[in-house]
Amino acid sequence: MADSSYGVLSELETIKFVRKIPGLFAKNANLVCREIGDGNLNLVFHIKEDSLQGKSIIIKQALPYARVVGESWPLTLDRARIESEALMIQNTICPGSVPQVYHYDQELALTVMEDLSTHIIMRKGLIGRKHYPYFAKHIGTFLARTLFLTSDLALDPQTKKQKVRQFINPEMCKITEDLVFTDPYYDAKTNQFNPLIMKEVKEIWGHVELKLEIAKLKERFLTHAQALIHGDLHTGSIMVTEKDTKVIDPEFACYGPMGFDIGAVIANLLLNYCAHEGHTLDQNERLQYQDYLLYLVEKIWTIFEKEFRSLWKENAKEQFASLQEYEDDYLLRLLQDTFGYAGCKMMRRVIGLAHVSDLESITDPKLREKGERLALAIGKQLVLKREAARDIRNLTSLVRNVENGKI
Ligand code: SR1
Ligand code: MG
Repeated sequence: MADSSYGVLSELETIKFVRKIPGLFAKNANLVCREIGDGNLNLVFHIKEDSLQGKSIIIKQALPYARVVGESWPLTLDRARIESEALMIQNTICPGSVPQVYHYDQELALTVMEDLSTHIIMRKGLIGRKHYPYFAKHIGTFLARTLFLTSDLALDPQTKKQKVRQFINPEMCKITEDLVFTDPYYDAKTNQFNPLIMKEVKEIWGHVELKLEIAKLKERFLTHAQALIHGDLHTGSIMVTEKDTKVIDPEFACYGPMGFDIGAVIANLLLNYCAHEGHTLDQNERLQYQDYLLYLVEKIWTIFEKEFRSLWKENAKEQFASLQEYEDDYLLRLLQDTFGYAGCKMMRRVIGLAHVSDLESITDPKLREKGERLALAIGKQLVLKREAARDIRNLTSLVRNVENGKI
C-alpha cells in the first residue's frame, strides 16, 4: 500500500497505521485488531491494547463500493469526510451524543474514533424487548439541537450556505432517493420482499394518491435544505446502554428536511412494534412492549418540541422568529413531515433493497408476513394522513386504529 494513496486496509496494516498516530497508544503497546463491520457499506476495525484495562479504539474505513452488494456498486470515499465532519459538528452542538473523533485520514478515507463496545446497537435491544429509560430524552434533545442549530433559524444565511456546500453529498443522497423514495413504489429490480405480501405490494404500486404523496415527499427531500440532517437515523445507527445513547454513522449527512431524521427514528420504533407480532407470541407481553414503544414515540416528539421551542426562544436569529404564529406553524409542518417520512421509511424496509433485522430475524415467512403487512398499512396511512396531523397523539392513535382494523 503506497503511503499517499487509498488502499483497503488489512488488520495488520491497520495496526501499523494506528501506531503512527501520535498520542493514541504507547510506543510498545501490544495491539490486537479485528474487523467487526457488519453494516451495508464499510470496514470497521476494533483495535485494543492486549492488557487488562487496555485502551481501545475504532477505525472505520469507507470502501470504494457498497459492501452489501460488492464492487459492482461503486460508492464515493468522500462519505468518510462527511461522516467525520458531521460527527464533530454534532459533538460540538450536543456534547457526548456521538462517538468522539480522534483522527480523520482523507487518503485512506478513514476515521479513528471512540470505541463503544460497552454499548449495543439499539435495534438488537429492542428486538429483545429491552427498556431504555433515558433514550427519549437523549434522542429528542439530539434531534432538536442538531436540527435547530444547523438551520437558518440559528445561523446567518452566509454561514448556513457554506455548510450546505460542505455537506453536498450527492452519491449518498442518490441511494436515499432511489431506495427510500423511488424503487419501493414500482416493480424495481432492487426490490426484495416476502412473496406472501405480493397483494399488498401491488396495491401500493397501483395507488395513485399514495404515489403522488411520495413524489411530494421526495421532492421535499431533494429541494428542502432545512438543516444538517444525519440522513440515516435508524435504530442500527444508535448505540445504547441503559443510561447512555450514542448516534453513529452519519455518512448520509446532508442538508435536508428535519422531519426526515425525526421520521426515521419513529419509523424504526414502529417497525420494531410490527416485528413483535412475530417475535413475541405471548399477547400480554407483546401488547405491553408495543405500548412502551408508542410511549417512546410520544415522548421523543414531546421532548423534541420542548427543546426546539426553547432553542427558538433563546437562539433564533431569524427576524420573523418573534412571531408566535410562525413558530407554531413551523412546528406543525415539522410534525406533518415527520409523519410522511416515517411512513416512507417503514414501507421501504419491507419492499425495498435494505431490510431491518427486527423483521428479517423472523425466519418463518408466514410468521413474518403479519408484521410486514402491518408495517405497510401503518406506513401508507402515515403518508396519506400526514396533512391532517395536529398532535403526536394522532400518530399513536393512527397506529392503534390500523392494528385494530379501524382504518
Ligand atoms: C446500499 S446501502 C442500503 C441502506 O443502508 C443504509 O443504512 C441506508 O439506509 C441505505 O439506504
Ligand atoms: Mg450506516
